Amino acid sequence: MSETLANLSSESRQFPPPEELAAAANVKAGAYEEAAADRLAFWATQADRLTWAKKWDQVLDWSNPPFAKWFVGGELNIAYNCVDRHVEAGRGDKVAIHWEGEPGDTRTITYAELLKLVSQAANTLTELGIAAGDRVAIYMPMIPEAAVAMLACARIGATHSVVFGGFSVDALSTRIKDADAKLVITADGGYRRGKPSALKPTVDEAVAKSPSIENVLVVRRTGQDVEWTDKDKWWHETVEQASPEHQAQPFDAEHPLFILYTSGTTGKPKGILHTTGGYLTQVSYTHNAVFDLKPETDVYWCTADIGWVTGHSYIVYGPLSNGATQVMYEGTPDTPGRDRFWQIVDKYKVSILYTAPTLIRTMMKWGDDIPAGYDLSSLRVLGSVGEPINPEAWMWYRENIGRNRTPIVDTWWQTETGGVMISPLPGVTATKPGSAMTPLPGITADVVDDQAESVPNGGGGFLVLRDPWPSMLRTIWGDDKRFLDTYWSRFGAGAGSGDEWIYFAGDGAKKDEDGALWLLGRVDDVMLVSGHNISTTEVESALVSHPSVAEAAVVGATDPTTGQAIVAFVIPRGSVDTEGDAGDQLNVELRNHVSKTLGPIAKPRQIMLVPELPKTRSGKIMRRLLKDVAENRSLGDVTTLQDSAVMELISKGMQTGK
Ligand code: 6R9
Repeated sequence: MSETLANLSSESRQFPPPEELAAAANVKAGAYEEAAADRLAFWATQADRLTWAKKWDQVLDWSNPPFAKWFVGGELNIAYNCVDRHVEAGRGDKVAIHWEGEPGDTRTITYAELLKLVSQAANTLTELGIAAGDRVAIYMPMIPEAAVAMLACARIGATHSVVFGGFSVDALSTRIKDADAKLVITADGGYRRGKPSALKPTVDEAVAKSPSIENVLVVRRTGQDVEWTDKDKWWHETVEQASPEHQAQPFDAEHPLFILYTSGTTGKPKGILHTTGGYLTQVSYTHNAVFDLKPETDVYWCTADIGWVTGHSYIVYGPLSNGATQVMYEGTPDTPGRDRFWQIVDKYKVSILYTAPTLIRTMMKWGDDIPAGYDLSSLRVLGSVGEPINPEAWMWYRENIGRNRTPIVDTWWQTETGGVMISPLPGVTATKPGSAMTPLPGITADVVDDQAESVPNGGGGFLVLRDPWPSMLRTIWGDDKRFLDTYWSRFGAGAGSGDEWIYFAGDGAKKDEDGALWLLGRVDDVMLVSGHNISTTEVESALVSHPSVAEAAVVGATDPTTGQAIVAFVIPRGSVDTEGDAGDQLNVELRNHVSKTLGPIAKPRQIMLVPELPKTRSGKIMRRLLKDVAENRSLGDVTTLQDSAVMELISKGMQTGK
């Protein structure tokens, strides 16, 4: 990685925080010094933001690395922290969730109402035989009951495993089996792209293959006809009839809270295990710090799905533990029109928006005039997560959505890290378009070479995390060995300085001249062209910086002369003519543009103009599938793809040379 092209590109624009926001910010520059002086004391202070039934005896037990124990001996209840304590403090009438259904129906749920629902659901789960430590699968659309189901599990100490609504029968049944779940909570369906999309038939098939499942709890959302088995129970006939009284019991700080599966690039999905006290401490702190949340006045909206870790940490546990008022939206951004997001921001006066680069680039493609038609003056902080955000997309977000006023926080983290790790602080950091900037207070991230030596400013290499952090994964469910192999053996204990344990994140990164961090994508995606390591992210950003390009995905395809050659898949902006000669001309222009921006070595061998790119449901580009196309192979596993028709479109274009 030392030879990356990374340092050929440069970004000199910089945006200091707005003065007014900086003056009133929740977290100021001193937090970095405080954490640097005593990291564990810093995290103990953050844990004190929560309500504990029993205080911990020790902040961190790292005597058996890499198996961490945080807040040893402490006890708390997560649902109590997310719901009851706000009601007890007299904030029961405060709105917790402004829910917006795709067809336009709405629900407003206060903290007092949330407490009732969560208590009822907790009572029902108990009646269905679910006890602390049991696993519950949740396969739901984006409706309030999804959050209620998660909180009800947490309340009784059951471990939830949320599976994306829309994953296949196979994906659902392997996850049920791996966790040995006893219950599935689901719905008849949800609304997507203007119509009901069924969930129950998938659950029926998966449950038929899953002997561990004893009951299925079904929310009625769409009213579609459903098959009914003797394991099925309607939510409205059980939960909504149950007693609203439920006393939350405290659980050990290391009690398992949830399992969430990440597919990674190959192999069987990994069940990432998170526990109670450290997880809630970090997601609660980071939600407050990174978004500068003012619970009394802000309206927060995270557009993620609950089936992605972002939904867990920054729709459910972070915001609710902080007593936030938030928007939750069921559907797609283009239903009924491409202005739906801006209409929602305007309607609820959203002040903090957290979304993904894929959506920002899609909005760019749809055109500036769409957001321009809305009053977005309520916005004061914008966030990004999921992929590196290209500088051009960052600038578009700042100019067209933030109207050049609001800070952008580009937050780097993973399912495994549980909460945000690298991000600007909106009242402190002078941001650079495309950089996640620096590790948060209390976090030690670094970029190292293959000998685990820290690279100097200006250098590139592997992103690592040096010290344990509260919301770190505790293991891979049922597979400690894979946990060790995947994250801790690359720079094994003893590499670098002494017996330090170094967490390998799997991402490439560089440090710029000021030490700010730039994420370069998964190291598995790095291309090797004529002996040079080239990051997919940088070639993609070079392409996106051309005014005709909305989105780009780049892969390295085997090449007889250069080892690998760069093949790019490009989505043109809405207004661009790509028919016939115009398309050919654009192609030549784009190849030259990359060559000029990054150097001739980065010039793509081939550029395909495509209408869409294959993405996971959390919006990440699946380069692996594009590589299959570029190398003329049959496609690998497509089960985590958001829209499987996309690959047909792309493969067809490849054969006809378009
Ligand atoms: C939260 C989440 C983790 C991977 C991660 C990295 C990529 C996420 C990013 C980012 C650059 C950011 N990633 N945020 N890359 N800048 N701000 O996405 O979790 O689904 O587990 O994915 O996503 O490659 O390693 P998860």
